[in-house]
Amino acid sequence: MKSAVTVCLVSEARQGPFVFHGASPAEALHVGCRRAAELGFDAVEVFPTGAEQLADCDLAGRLADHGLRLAAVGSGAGWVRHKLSLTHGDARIRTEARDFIELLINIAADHGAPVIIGSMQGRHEGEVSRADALEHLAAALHHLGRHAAGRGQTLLYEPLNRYETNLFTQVGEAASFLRGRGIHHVKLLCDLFHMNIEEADPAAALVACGDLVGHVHWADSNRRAMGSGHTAAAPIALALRHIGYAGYLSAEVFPLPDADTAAGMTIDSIRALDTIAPRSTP
Ligand code: LER
Ligand code: MN
Repeated sequence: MKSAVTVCLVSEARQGPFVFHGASPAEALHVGCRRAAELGFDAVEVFPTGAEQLADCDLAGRLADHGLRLAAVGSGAGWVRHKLSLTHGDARIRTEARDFIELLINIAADHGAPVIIGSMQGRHEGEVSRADALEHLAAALHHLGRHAAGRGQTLLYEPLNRYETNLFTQVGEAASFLRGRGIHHVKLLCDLFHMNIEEADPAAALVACGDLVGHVHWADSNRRAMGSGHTAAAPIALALRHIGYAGYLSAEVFPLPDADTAAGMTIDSIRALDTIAPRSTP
């Protein structure tokens, strides 16, 4: 499994669960990439304002300077900044939301990375019934999954906890939805913070998702770096090995007590997995 740490380029998300922030997007990217490399991470996960910023921030240069990969790109600014949702009652807003993500997919794919659909999935409310919202979600995932595949990528869909969505809060339900609707080229982002709230047994839930696990947000129960809360990392690591997961463990956590400490604890927790469970353990 590979390690990644989050870098936030969105000023409105200054208080969000991302390890590296900055006084400016350029500074966040510069400092985040430098510290990620110094600490030994394989990659960074970037949360940009949109495709334009991602295209114009010399991401390729920063990654090359530090020998890093791009693990994934978050699309949450589409919601935080523009209030775009893939399940909105207004078809024009749903189309804008799709377009926003399509453009992000194009740039992320140039760097070999998938895009995450998290908060842009929205929720069912008001005039939009659950059935309607799930139709809209399925249509968007079909469309964006095909678009990602055309660029040699998969798309990542992230179930969130009940305070952030009412669509899918458990990874197993989301896996059944993808399988049942025949949605291809879309994998699940399993965020251990959300799973700590929603799953009876996070390790078993990961095993049930099997090869649909496409990315992992490596966060403790309190959304701080792994080792800060009460999540047991060993059963999670064993479950991921059992399903042959070879993707990223990416720290989407608060920069507490500070960014460097959170990043350092994260990389230590990932390295410690080798001693907890040998790589050959089924
Ligand atoms: C939001 O809580 C989250 O986990 C993000 O990864 C979604 O954009
Ligand atoms: Mn997450």
